[in-house]
Amino acid sequence: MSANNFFQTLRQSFPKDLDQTAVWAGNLAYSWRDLDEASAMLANLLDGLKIPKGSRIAVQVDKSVEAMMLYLATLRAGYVFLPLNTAYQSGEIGYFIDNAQPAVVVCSPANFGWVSKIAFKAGVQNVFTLGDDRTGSLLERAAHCKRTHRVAAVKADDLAVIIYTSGTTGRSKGAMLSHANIRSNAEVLKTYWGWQNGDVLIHALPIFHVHGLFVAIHGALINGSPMIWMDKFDPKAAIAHMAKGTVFMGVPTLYTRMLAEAALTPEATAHMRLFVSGSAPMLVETHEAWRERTGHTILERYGMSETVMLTSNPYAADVRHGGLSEKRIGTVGFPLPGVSLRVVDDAGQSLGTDEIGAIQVQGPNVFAGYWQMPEKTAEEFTADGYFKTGDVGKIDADGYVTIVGRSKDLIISGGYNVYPAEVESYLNNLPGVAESAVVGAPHPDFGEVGVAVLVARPGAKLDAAAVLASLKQQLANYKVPKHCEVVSELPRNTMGKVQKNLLRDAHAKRFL
Ligand code: MCA
Ligand code: AMP
Repeated sequence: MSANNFFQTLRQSFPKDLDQTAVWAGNLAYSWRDLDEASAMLANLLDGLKIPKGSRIAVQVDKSVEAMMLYLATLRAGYVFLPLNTAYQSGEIGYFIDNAQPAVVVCSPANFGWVSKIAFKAGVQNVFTLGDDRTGSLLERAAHCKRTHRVAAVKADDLAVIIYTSGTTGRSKGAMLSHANIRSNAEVLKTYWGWQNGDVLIHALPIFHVHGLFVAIHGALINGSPMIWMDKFDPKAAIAHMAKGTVFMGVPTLYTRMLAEAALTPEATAHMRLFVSGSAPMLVETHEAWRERTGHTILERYGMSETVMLTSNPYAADVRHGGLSEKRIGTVGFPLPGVSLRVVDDAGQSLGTDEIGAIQVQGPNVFAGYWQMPEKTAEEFTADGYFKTGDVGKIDADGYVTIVGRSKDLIISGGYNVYPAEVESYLNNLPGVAESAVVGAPHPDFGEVGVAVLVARPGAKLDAAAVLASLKQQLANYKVPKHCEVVSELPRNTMGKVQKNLLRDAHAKRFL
């Protein structure tokens, strides 16, 4: 049924007057009619390719309103959107394309040479380009398509999006999210965050991850609210947009960069209703500085690619928690309505108030599994159907959840996840490297960044700068450690395991 198609829900939320502005992007204004017609044209283009329903549409393009329209078109036509970080290099893209076997690949015109080579080699028949300035073969072809399109019928649990997320072992896994998963989250957040008439979202995040693609775009569209679109985050421009905006969503780095601007004042933010932060822990001092500078308390929430949003501080009184409405700094708030969250010990037993353990979750927002990895999927779920988040936390007497750490070896840098195991595997393949360890170090801008510690092969000489330069050729730039040093041996415990805690301690002050 087309009612199961999440695009249909978004479309029905558009305002009656389709000629009102839906998106302001620089000097351009896109109406709701533009969103409807452009997504119809792109959906017709995809349909015309005669690819099977459920085909993956892999997209690695710079942020643009047209890229959002392509996302909407993919949902509308019943295909599966596969967004890829623009920082990914050829090795990474090659893996995603081989793994997901997309029917269509869309890349930026500048990357067509190498991306199309990879795609054609993998058997992809349709490769289009889309620039951030409305150029490229995708729009040229879509221009010839009809402006109306019947929303595709889907089943509620049909796949809508695959989001690749790296892992502590092995290669990235594609988290499969259904129309029902993304719908449930968008509907819950609309109410929980009090979306209202007159809201205007300042869209500052990339749209190849859950935060910018789902939480932000769905939030605005399902409320029929317009967006102020920023192709790239710029702190001065973001603050200037607050004269017209009401809702801002960011990772902590965006907030620390805005805090460095003298223009950030109570007056500049007076029109704003809601500031949301997530994707990485926000320091208490950042929360406090923001409150002091603007008079607003940032609402922190917690989510994952596999689950979309899980918990949130309340925006208004939460009747499930005695009417508490306090945004409690240092916590990620309450499990969202419909989400069941528990903290368990190593034996899987639920823990009591303030006891620290592993966070497990269940709910209509939780993904169906990893693309073509049934065993990996089974490992990540408990026998009674809870997803193991890999985060460590506690729940206080009022029900607020606090994340205290992670059991997964993961660095979150400026809101992007960096898995040390992946970086180490590339380092270990470099000539002259015997072994390596990558750890996170606190960083004033990115929150955390990677530091690489290397041991050279006997007789080999390693140059740290050359190692990093070589890594940059192969890996997305945000994954490349910000510091590298060569040591004679890695610290190990009696079991032979590298003691990463000692390395973390040794580099704890490096960037502060
Ligand atoms: C850029 N660089 C970084 C990062 N970003 N290094 C480490 N971590 C980063 N995040 C490096 C580049 O490698 C480059 O180094 C230099 O900084 C400048 O790059 P540039 O692209 O100009 O950086 P920027 O435009 O200033 O980007 C910084 C940023 C961006 C705006 C903070 O990283 C960003 O938009 N982060 C948001 C990520 C996000 O949306 N996460 C949500 C994931 P060099 O010059 O040496 O190459 S969703 C999620 O986590 C869950 C589900 C959730 O809960 O939301
Ligand atoms: P991703 O794989 O990009 O979906 O990242 C999800 C991870 O980001 C979670 O498992 C958490 O470790 C982390 N995360 C997201 N939001 C928060 C938050 N508000 N505080 C702490 N960690 C967070």
